[in-house]
Amino acid sequence: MLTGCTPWPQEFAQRYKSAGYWPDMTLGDLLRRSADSFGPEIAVVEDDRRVSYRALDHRVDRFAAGLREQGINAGDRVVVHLPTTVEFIVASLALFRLGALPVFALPAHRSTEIVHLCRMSDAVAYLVPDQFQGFDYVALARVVQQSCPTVRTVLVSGVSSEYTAFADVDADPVDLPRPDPFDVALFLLSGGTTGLPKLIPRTHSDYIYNATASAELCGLDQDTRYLVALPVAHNFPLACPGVLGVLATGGRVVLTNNPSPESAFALIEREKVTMTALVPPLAAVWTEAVEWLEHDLTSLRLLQVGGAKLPVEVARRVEPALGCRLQQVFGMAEGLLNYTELDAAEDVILSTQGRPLSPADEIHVVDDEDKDVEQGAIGHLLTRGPYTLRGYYRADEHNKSAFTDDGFYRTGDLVRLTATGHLVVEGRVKDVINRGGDKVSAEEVEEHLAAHSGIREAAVVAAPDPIMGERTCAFIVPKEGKAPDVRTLAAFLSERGVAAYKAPDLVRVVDTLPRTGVGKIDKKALRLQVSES
Ligand code: OOB
Repeated sequence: MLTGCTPWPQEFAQRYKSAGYWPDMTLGDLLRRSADSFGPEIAVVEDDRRVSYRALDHRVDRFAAGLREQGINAGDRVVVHLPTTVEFIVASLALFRLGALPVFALPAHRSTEIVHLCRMSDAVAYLVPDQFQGFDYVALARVVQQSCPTVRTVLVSGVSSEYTAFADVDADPVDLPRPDPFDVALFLLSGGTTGLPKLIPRTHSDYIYNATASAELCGLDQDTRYLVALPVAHNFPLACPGVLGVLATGGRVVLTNNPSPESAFALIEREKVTMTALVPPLAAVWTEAVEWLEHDLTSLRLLQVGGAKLPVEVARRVEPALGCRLQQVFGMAEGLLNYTELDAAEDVILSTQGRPLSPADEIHVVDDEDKDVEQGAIGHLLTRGPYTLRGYYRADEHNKSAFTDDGFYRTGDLVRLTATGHLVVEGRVKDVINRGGDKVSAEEVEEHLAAHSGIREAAVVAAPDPIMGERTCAFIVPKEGKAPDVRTLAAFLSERGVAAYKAPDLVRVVDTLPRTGVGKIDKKALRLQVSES
C-alpha cells in the first residue's frame, strides 16, 4: 500500500475479500463495465450537454492518455479543485484509470487550504476551473504554484492562455497498467478535528463497495435520475451512493451548481429527477419553497438528508411537501455510513440517523474509558469496518489518538443506539462547528484570529442556529483599541486565503476567557453563554 497509509491488518483484508465486500475492481473498471452494459444510455447531464456511457468512457480514456503526456503517472497525487461539472467526472475517472490519486478539495477552499493539501500530498498537479462563481481560480493556481514547488502542472477546465486547457488534455488511448484495486485510489478530506484538514485514503475496492452497497440499499436502478445538488467533491454526493453509485448501476446523473429551489425544482421537472441528497438547511428551504413555486416534482421518489442533524420538524415536512420518501444519512468521509432503510417505520425515519450500511461494520458506543455503555445510553461512537480508514495519511502522531489500539476509529460523535439498532446523534466531542454540513475546525479559526493585530486571544465555539443548526461564534479578547467586528474578521480571513465559510458568524468581545482548573480555555462555559443568550 502507498507509503504513509495504514493498511488493514492481513486477517481483516482476507476476511473482507472472501466475504465479498472488497471487489477485485478499480474505479476505472467500474466505468468500463457500465459502458459495456449501458453504452448508448445517457450517463451525465449538465445544462444542454448529454453524455452517454460510451462517450464518457472514451473521453476518460483520452483524458487519461493526455494526463500521461502531461507527465502525470501512476501513484502521483493531484489536487482536484473543480465544481460540479462533466469535467470533474472525466478528470476524476481518468486519474483513477491512470492510477494517479485525486485529492478532492471543495470549491470554497482558497490558497491556505489548497497549499496545505498540495504540501501534505506532495501533489504534482493542480486542476482548476478558469473561474467559478466570480472567483479567479487561475490566479489562485499561480499563488499555489509559487508556494508548492512539487506542483509542476496546472490544468484548467475552460480557457487559459497561461496553462494547458482541459480541451488539450487529449491523446489517443494507450494501454495503461491496471492499478491495484486494493491500493489507495483517492483522498477525501476530514471534516477537521484539529487544525487543517487531514487526508483520508480510500482504496478502489473499499470506495466501490461504499458506492455500490449504498446503491443497493437505496434501490438504485437504470431508471434512477440523481440530481447532484451538493458540491460533487464531497463524499455524500460522490459515493453515498451519489455519482459513483449511479454510474455503477446504469442510471443518470444530473449536475448543477445551484441547489436553490428555483433552479433545482426546474431541473427536477425537466429531467424527471428521482432522487437527490441535501444538507438539512437546504432540505428545510425546499420543503418551504413548494408553497410558492409551481413545479412538477412528482418524479421525485427519495430525498437523502445528511451531513448534520436534521431537526425532526423539518423531517416531518419532507414527505407531505415534496411527495417523496425521506432517508436520513449519517456518514463521514472516514468511512462508516448509516442510512435509514427505505421501508423503515416512520418514527425511525423521522428521528434516527440510520443503521450501519454493512453487516461487517463494527460499532461500539463507549464511555470515557472506552467501556461499552448500557444499551440506549449516550456514548462515544467507535467504528471499524471494510470501508473505514485505519489511519489518516502521513499523520502518525494524530493517528495514535484518533484510533484505538485495535483499529477502531474514534468518530468524535456522541450517539445512542435504539432498540432497533439505529443510531441517534446526540452531540460531539471533537472541536468542530457543523455549519449546516460544512465542518469548521475551531482550532484552525482560532489560529487565524490570533494572528490579527487587534486580538489578544480568541476562542471559537458553536452557537445554536435555527437555520444552520450551528453557527460559528468567536469570543475575542481585544488588544487596546477597537475590537474587530464580523465584517473586519471576514475580510481578514479572506486576505489570509481562508475559505469564506470559516469566518465567524458572531463575535463576542470579552475582557477575559473562562479557564478550567488546569488553565485550558473553558469551552463548555462559552457554549453555555452563547446558548443562554
Ligand atoms: C458527512 O461527512 P463529513 O466527513 O463531512 O462529516 C462527518 C461528520 C460526522 O462525524 C458527524 O459529526 C456529522 O458530520 N454528521 C452528522 C450527520 N451526518 C454527518 N451529524 C448528525 N446527523 C447526521 N445525519 O457529513 C457525510 C458523509 C457521507 C454521507 C453523508 C454525510
